[in-house]
Amino acid sequence: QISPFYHPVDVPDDSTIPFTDYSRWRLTLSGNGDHRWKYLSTEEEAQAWPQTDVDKYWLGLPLPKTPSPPAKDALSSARNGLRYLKRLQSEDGHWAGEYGGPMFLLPGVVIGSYVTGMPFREEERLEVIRYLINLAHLEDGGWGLHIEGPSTVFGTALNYCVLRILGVSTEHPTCVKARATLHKLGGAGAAPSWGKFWLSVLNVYDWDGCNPIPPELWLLPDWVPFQPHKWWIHCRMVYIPMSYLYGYKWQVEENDLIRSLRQELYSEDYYRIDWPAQRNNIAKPDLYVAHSFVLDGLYSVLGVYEQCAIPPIRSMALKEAYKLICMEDENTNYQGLAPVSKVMNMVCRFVEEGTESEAYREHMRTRDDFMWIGPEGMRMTGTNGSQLWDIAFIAQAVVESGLGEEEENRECLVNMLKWLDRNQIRENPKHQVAPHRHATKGAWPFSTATQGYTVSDCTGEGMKAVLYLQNHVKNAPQLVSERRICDAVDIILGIQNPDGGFASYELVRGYKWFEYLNPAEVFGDIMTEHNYPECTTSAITALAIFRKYYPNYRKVDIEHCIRTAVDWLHVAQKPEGGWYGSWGICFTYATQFALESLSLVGETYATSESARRACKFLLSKQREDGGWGESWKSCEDLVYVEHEKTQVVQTAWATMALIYAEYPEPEPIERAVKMVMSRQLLDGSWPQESLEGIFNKTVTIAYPLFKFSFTIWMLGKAHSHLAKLRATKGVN
Ligand code: LAN
Repeated sequence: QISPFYHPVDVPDDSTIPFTDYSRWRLTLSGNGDHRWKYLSTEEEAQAWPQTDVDKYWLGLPLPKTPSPPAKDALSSARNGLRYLKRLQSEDGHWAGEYGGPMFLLPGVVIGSYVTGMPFREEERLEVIRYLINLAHLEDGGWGLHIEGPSTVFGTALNYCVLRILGVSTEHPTCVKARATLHKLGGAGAAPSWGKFWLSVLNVYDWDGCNPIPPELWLLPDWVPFQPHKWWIHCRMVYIPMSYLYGYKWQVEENDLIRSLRQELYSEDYYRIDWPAQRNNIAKPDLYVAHSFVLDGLYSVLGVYEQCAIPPIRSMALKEAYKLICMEDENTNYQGLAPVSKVMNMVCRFVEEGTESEAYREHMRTRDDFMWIGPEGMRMTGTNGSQLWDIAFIAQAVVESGLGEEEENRECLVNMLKWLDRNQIRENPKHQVAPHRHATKGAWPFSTATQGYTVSDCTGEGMKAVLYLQNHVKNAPQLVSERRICDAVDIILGIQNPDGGFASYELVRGYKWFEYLNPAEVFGDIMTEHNYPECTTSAITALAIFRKYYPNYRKVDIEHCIRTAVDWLHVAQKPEGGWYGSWGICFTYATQFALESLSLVGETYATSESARRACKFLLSKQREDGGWGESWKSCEDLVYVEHEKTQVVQTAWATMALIYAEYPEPEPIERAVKMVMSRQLLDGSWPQESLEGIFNKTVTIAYPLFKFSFTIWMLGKAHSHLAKLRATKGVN
C-alpha cells in the first residue's frame, strides 16, 4: 500500500528561501565519475565535512572571493576564466554540472516512485516542491515542456500531479493557479501521448484513452521494415516499457489522492469522459508534430487488434518486452539510456518482481543519480550528468589556448586525463545481440562509463581530449594505450553511415518515412537516427588528429572516411550558408562544427565557396555589440531566430567558426572578443545566460559549463589568430 512517505506537507510561504538547510548539501563522488547529492542529517556532520567550492557554486551560495587581475587581453581573460573554472573541478578530475531544462522528467520519477511505493527523502521532497513552485510561470502558473517554453498540458497536468503526490494541498496558491490554467488548456484529457501514458499508470486517466502501444511490436522479425530495432534508440527504449505496461493495462490501485486527482485534472466529470475520443485530443500548445494520416490509419487498425489480441501471443510479447527491459537494466547498471525509460523500466520491474527484488533496490539507488539540487530547488537531469562532454571541451580549450603549457594548470589537466582513462568503455555490452546494441568497446559515452552507451561524437571528442592531454601536457602519463585509442578509431569508423555522415548512437537503420509514424506529438525527428553536422565533425576531426600521431593505422579507411564526411557536410549546408544544429542552439552551434571540419581539408574563406557562404551567413547575424544571440526557437522553426539578448556562448561559437574558416578581417573577431570580455565578472567567471542545448527540436537543456569551455577556447584561439592576422597585415 502506498503512502507513508507521501503524507501532506505544510509548504512555507516564501519559496525564494530554501526549504532545507543549504549548508548541508554535498556533492559526493563514486570514484567512477558519477556524482550524487547528499544531505547531511546533522549539524555536526556538516561541520566535520566542509562544503567545497563545487558544492557552493551549484547551490548558488557565495564562493570565497578571489578577484583576478583585470584582463588586459583575450588570453589573460581566458586565463582568469580558467582559474575560476579550476575551482569547480571535482577531485576525480571531472566537472559536475546541472543538466536540467526539460520539465517532463520530474513527473516520470515522482509518479514512477509513487506507484512503486518508493520513498523520497524528506529533503528531496521539499526541494522538488520548491523547484516546481519557483518554476511555475508567473503569468499563468503553468509549466511547459522545458523551462524556457510556454505552459503546456504535458508540463502543467503532470507537474501538478507531482506537487499533489508530494503532499501539497489542492488549496495551495501554486496548485490553484496551475489547475485554472490546466482547465483553460483543455484539462488532462488534452495531454500528449507520453502524458496520457503516465496519467494512466497513475490511474487518473483510462488506458482506453491511449492510442495502442502493442508489445507485439517486439515480436516482429528483423526483415520487417518498421521493426523497432531500426528506430532511434531513445524512441525504442521508451516504447519497450510503455508497451509492457500498456499490454497489461497496469495501473496503481485507487486511493483517496487518486480519486481526488480525477476531479482536479479535468473540467468535466471524470466518470463521464468518452475515453476513446481523447486518444487524439492534444492541446494546441503541446502539438509540434501532428499525427499523419498514415499513423492515424495504423492506430485504427491496431485499435481493432487490441479488442481481439490473442492471449498466447500477447503473453509471449510481454515476455519479450520484459526480457529487453531486464537486459537494458543490466547493460546500463540500472541507469537506463536516459531517465525517461529508466523510470518506466523501474515500474515494470516492480510490477513483475515486487519491492523485495534486487532490481527494485538497484533502481532506487540509481534514481539518485538524476536528482540535482540547485538554487531554485531540486530538479531531475537529462542524464546522470554531462561529464565526458564537458571534460572533452575543457581539455581542448586549455590545450588549444596555450594555457596547457602553464605549470599551474598541469595538475588540472592530468586529473582530466585520469578521468578520461577511467571512463573509456572497455567492453562490448553484456547483452548485445537481442537488444540490437551497437558495439561499445573503445567508445566514450556522453556522461560516464557506468551508463555505457557509445555516442559517435563523444567518442570523437573524448579521443581528441586524450590525444591532446597525452601529447601536449609536459610529462603527462600515457594512461590510454595505443591499442585503446585504436579501439576508439574502430568505433568511429564503424559508425559512419554509407552516405558519409554520422548519427548519434548507432548507424542509421531506419528510413526517413518513419517520421510519418512519430507518435510523440511533442518532439520532432525521433523515429530514426539521422546524420548530424555536429556528430560528423567530432568524429572526423578526431580521426584527423589521430593520424598525426599514428599515421599508419587504417590510413586508407581514415582518409576515405574524412573525404566522404566532408562531402556529406556540403550536402547538408543550408542555402543561407549555415548548418542546422540539433543538439545545441542552433545554426550558430552547428556552423561552428561544420567549419571546423572544412578547415581540416583546407577549405577556408580564401579557398572555398562553401566556407565563404558560411562566414557571410554568420556575419549577417553579428550584432551591434559584437556578439551573437540565437533563440531556441530556431530549432523549432528551422530558420535563424534572434534571441532578445546577445549570448556569450553563442558569441564564442560564432567567433570560433570565423577563426576555423580563417576569416581574413580582424574586426568582427575583435568586437566579439570585446563583448565576451565585457561580460566576464571580476572573479573570472561568466554569469549564466539562456540555456545552450536542445534536443528533439523542441526541448532546451542546460550546458552550464559551456560558458567556461567555449569562452576560454575562443578567447585563447582569438588571441593567437588576431596576432597572426596583425603580423601578416603588418599592423602592430
Ligand atoms: C543528449 C545529450 C548529448 C547529445 C550529444 C552528445 C550532444 C549529441 O551530439 C548526440 C546526442 C546526445 C547524446 C543526446 C541525445 C538525447 C538526450 C540523451 C540528450 C539531449 C540528453 C537528454 C536526451 C534524452 C533523449 C532525454 C530523455 C528524453 C526522451 C525524449 C527520451
